[in-house]
Amino acid sequence: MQLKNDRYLRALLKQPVDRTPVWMMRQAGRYLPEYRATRAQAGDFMSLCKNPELACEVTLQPLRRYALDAAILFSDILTIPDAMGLGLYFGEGEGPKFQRPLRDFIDIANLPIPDPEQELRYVMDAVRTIRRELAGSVPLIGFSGSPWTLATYMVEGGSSKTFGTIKKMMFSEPEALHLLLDKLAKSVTLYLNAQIAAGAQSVMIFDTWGGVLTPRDYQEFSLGYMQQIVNGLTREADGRKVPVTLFTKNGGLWLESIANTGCDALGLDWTINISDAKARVGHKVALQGNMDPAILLGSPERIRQEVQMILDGFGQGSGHVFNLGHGITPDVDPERVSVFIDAVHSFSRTYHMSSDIRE
Ligand code: 1CP
Repeated sequence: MQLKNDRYLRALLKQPVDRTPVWMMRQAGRYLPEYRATRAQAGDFMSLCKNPELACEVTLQPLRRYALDAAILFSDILTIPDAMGLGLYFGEGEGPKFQRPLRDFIDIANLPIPDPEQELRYVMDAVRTIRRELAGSVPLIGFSGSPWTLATYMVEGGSSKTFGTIKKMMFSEPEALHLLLDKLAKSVTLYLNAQIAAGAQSVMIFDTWGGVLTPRDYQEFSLGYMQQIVNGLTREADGRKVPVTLFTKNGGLWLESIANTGCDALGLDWTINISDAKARVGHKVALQGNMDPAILLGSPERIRQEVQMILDGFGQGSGHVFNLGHGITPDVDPERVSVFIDAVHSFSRTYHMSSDIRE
């Protein structure tokens, strides 16, 4: 089926667009009252993820409110560790936790590589359901966590501030960690390719915790495994390219090496000026980002000003997907999101005039 709005896919491939496409990390989430209602109906967060009809419903909720240029699969990066048997749960008002975190080499050696159409079938069913319901309106983004980021949760047993347990493993039993990361890279490759086969039209890898590593450890323990995934991904489906976006939070120092993996786009957090990022890697990849999500807590005027500055920073032409530098937070007023999306729509047209003429 022909896509009615393919700005997002075109911008990731630096093809001309009429305005800058926009979506938001965590666009389906707790800032929306309708999301909270559907989650309550499901019972808890994981039951919501495991119910394809309800996962589809929450995926579509932000698109009903805002003219977003892409939908993102509603799921979580921790579905893979859950499918490996670690027993994921979310306590009320708490972050993710594992009943059986990985302790040693034996635990890691025993880990299975999940078959995405078996243990993770609920995710593929959600992708198929969402594609059917989107009916070609906008593209669907599939995603996964990076091996390093998944490993932090699996070894720490949940969220962490200091990453002491996994760093201890990294410095005392590096071969155990490498075995884990290798199994995760294989699992993520199968998982993302299954999402693409089920209908995801682009994929994004979230490396939320790559930025806690030294430059050398980042190459060895995070980027190397994302490279392995990029090498193994399906890059074309239904006669169209399937763009790949890599996002390392706090990875601004390493943009050149991330761009060298052969991905199509880099996700940027807000700690870098997008103009600098473009000067460094804009000839190679598209850029996605990078407004501080906390700006959405500011006044409408301040939001518009920030949108203008980021558009100006990227400048003329395609290759920019507007987004936040990280997920939207639950305390944001949904009205402020309208201000943000409208500003991107109306201010961005002038940056694409020359490409209109070229076309
Ligand atoms: O109570 C709730 O409803 C749970 C909140 C929530 C939501 C809405 C969690 C728990 N996950 C999600 C959905 C989710 N997670 C999406 C959905 C698609 C979207 O609309 O964008 C995506 C892409 C993710 C990815 C994810 N989960 C990441 C990577 C991106 C990022 O935000 O850094 C990470 C690190 C997670 C783990 C996770 N899951 C949930 C929470 C609260 C966390 C973070 C915990 C931590 O800070 O360590």
